[in-house]
Amino acid sequence: MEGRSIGTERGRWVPESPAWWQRGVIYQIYPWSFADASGDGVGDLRGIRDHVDYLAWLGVDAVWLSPIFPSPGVDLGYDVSDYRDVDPRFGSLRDLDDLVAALHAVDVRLILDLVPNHTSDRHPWFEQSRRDRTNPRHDWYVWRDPRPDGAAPNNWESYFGGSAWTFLDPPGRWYLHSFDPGQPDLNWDNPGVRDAIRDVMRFWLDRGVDGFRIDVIWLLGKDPELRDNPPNQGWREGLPDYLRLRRAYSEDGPRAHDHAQFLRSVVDEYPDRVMIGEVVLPPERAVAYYGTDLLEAHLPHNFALTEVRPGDALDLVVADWTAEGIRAIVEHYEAVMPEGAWPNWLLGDHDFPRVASRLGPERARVAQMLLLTLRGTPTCYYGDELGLVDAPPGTRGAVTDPQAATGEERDRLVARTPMPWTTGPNGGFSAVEPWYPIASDDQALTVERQRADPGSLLHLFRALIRLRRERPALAVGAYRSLLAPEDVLSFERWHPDVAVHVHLNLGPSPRQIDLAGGRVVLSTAGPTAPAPKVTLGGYEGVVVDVSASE
Ligand code: TEU
Repeated sequence: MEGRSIGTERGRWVPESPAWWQRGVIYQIYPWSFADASGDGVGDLRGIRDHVDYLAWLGVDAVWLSPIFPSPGVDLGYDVSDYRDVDPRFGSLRDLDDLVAALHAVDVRLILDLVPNHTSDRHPWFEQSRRDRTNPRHDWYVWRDPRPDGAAPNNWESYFGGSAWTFLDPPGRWYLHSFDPGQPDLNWDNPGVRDAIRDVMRFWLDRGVDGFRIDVIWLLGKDPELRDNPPNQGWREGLPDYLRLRRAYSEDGPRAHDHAQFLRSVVDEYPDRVMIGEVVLPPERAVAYYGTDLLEAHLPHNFALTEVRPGDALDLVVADWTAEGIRAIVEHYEAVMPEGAWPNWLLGDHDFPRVASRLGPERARVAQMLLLTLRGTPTCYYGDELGLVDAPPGTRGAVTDPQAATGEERDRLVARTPMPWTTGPNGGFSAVEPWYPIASDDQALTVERQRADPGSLLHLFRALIRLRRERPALAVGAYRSLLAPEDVLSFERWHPDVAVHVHLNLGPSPRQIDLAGGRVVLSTAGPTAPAPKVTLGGYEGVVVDVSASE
């Protein structure tokens, strides 16, 4: 049964000298919630630095840090009022430099989150822009005159609900904001904007950061004529209002690719840096952001394993967590990727419900084994290595999510809760009450408990990372699906020297698998799982060393 390819061919390209961002594992830190060293209830850079030993112990290769720039905090940092400094709630530039040095000392890279589509309305650029239409900065944002009846220039809607336009007088015009009114969209057709963002990138790259995750990169390309978005055929009562229109003209236009190439050209001025693009689109559209000749994002984020409502779709596309469903997702993604492009996977980020809440605790382990054995760079959201869950709906803290303000979309803060380090007060996150409650009082979810328990998810996660480091087949090898019994996802990761088989039982019942003469080297069932073994328990996954000769 084993050994016959039913999907993608094994002949796929294996990089000969892979870059760190191809071999490595990326770990996303939401700075508000990782660790509070200053004692104000909000996480900060010194807090992260205090836990660099944890990141090194875990074995991750890079940290992607959500925005830490000065910000009024309307969208918790995705509304930047100064691109060249650190928000006092997180520390200072000096703390950032110290963090870079501390991470580099243990061979961990730092990727910053760059938000080039919009600034805060408190950014000096916008404050100048809004003064009057003759101001040299006026055209740095997207302004339009009212229609004859005084109405907004077109029917575009904000991701956070309501019109994407707000009227201001002066200058007596409407400005565009794809998100909150406190986040005006920059005008990327103005060369001054491009140059200013280029200089911001150089500022951070000169300080030694290892790359950027570019926020909403697909939104940089708007229709130059700002045409009305067409109605979404098939919208029906019960669906949120913001789905009445297809986002055909407000995003993902050809200019997004020009701008992505431009951003990449700046990253490429420096050796060995990475550009990640946030592209919340279905895979066949997201992979366009690798770019012609691969000159855009090194890693356009792949949301196929999460639940996504792509720009103009009506229904949530929810990853189908059956063996057949996941196999189809993986093969589809492998098939639509351009030649020579490097894949990437994530199970969620700060905008999505946590994977352990979505799938339930019994499937949390096999989900991490999938993430860390697929072909491509995995990005892990902080806390998922513990199986951290969402805070119960309705949980409120000191700040609120603008996305949840209209009541039509979910509250994203439930997945941004403080990291539970210890069983002590406030989870060891802070000496004082945190800005947002800790998700769960289950002490089994703390780092302290899981570090002490060799059978924990945390230890499994770490063992998977170590295995990737030891086996090039897992880190950079080719992928092909293998025939497998019902409910089981089986695939091979192939490398000229060795091969590895991965068998993931995504169902609740025990299943027989064929080890093809190989040896089980890791099981989600824990370090004591007998090897060799041929029966997988419900939701159990194993990694098997096999000979690559066949
Ligand atoms: O997210 C953009 C984005 O697509 C989100 O609106 C996402 O679709 C939605 O939250 C899913 O529920 C980025 C950032 O990741 C997000 O945190 C920011 O709010 C947003 O851009 C604006 O900068």
